[in-house]
Amino acid sequence: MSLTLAIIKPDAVGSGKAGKVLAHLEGAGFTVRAARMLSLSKAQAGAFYAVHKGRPFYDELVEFMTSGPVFPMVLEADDAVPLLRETIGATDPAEAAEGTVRKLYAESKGRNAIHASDSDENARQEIAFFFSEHERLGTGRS
Ligand code: IDP
Ligand code: MG
Repeated sequence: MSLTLAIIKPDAVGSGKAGKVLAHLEGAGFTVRAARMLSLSKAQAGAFYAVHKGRPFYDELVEFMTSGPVFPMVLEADDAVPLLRETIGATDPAEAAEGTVRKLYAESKGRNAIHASDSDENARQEIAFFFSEHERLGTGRS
């Protein structure tokens, strides 16, 4: 079993689709190991997407990701990273396969409902961005 990070983005949370997206992910075989809802600051969104700094869509992406609450979660499955990428579909919903999260719920290439880590190393970093070790393990009672 391995872990990956998904973020239900502000478009899907704002249109009341978070539950449907979560049900879709569970139906695809993922177990939710941690989840929270929060609003990102510009600095946080910029840091999370630092790899895209300088791209033409970067400012729009930071603006979008700070436009409302996001719902990051840690998901577990066999080969979680590639399975989640397959489950969410292509970045642009116009190119996403039938039955994928983005085909079903994304509005556009920018407002595309969900984020997924693209490698095991990035998954580790992105999980640590949102969740402490005890939250991830579900042992956070004090
Ligand atoms: P991914 O989310 O499928 O991994 P990336 O290329 O890593 O796609 O881009 C990160 C995010 O930036 C996308 O999910 C989307 O929200 C946004 N984005 C990427 N390309 C474009 C674009 O051409 N126009 C507008 N937004 C874009
Ligand atoms: Mg990406």
